[in-house]
Amino acid sequence: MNLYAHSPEVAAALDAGRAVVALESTIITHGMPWPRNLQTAQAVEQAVRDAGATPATIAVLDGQLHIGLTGAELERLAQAKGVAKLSRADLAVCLAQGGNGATTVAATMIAAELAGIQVFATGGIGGVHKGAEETFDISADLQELGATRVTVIAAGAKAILDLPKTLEVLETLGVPVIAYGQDDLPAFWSATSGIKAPLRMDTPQQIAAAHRMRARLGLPGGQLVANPIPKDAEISQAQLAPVIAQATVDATELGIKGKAVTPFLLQRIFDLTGGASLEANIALVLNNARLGAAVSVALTAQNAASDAPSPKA
Ligand code: PSU
Ligand code: MN
Repeated sequence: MNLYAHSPEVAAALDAGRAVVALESTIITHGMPWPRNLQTAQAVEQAVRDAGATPATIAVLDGQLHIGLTGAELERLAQAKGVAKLSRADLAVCLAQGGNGATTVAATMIAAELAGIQVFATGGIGGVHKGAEETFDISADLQELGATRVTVIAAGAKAILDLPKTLEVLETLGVPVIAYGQDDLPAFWSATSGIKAPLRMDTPQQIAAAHRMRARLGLPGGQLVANPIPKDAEISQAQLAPVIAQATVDATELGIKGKAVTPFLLQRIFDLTGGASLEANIALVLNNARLGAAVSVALTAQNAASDAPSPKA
């Protein structure tokens, strides 16, 4: 068996040198309830296509790493029970044992780099959890951003995380954190956090050029682009703060640990906001898919221009 399998759509795009955008699958299996998870995954793929790129949703099915899923595979994954949540630590184990697994940001980055895909769009990355000084709960996504050469488009770090600590760790790991079109770091469900982002860019071309320059410098690791949720879809920080505080207390009281923390908090916040958090989550993922496609298209154009023989003087 080959290490990974392309869907026909992704195989055709990569063969033709067209723009491709990787998409994760943990958001489908652990991040959103059925059937909105499937509808969102389909809409996100379509948003990438509409913006001129090819979507490659990444997951492990029966021990096979898939780079791009067919419609039927996407449906199967969205309804499957007991799918593992895979990060760097367990991707190989799941493959070796023939299991089913959804890829987090970290595992999706590993698979994307392997398959030659340089741009990846998602909702939010994992980061340093509140209270990490006690729990040591820091997502493997951060280390992956420091190690694997993929540009990740997210809506900033989730407000369930400790944003200042998350920024400090990313700085230590040498990860450029780029706010898109504004100075402020977006905070997932809210467009602003009150924290200034380390870097700012305003066009997909700038993001693509910076990605290429990192490669020319021989730097491992990716870029994190923090794309603010559209204003008409955001939930204000003031409205979310008590909800997040409540969800965090609940997680501690119930002794939720490890991989279960992020899915638990997302579900609890969904309940406490009467489902409003899910609508915002869907809006921001779609927005990130569109920007991811634009960055991938720009990157493909820049790569082609630099490969072309220089015009004779
Ligand atoms: N953001 C969401 N929904 C999600 C996740 C992030 O809105 O489901 C997932 C991503 O796959 C991310 C993971 O990589 O949560 C982080 O999990 P942890 O904090 O356990 O590292
Ligand atoms: Mn964790």
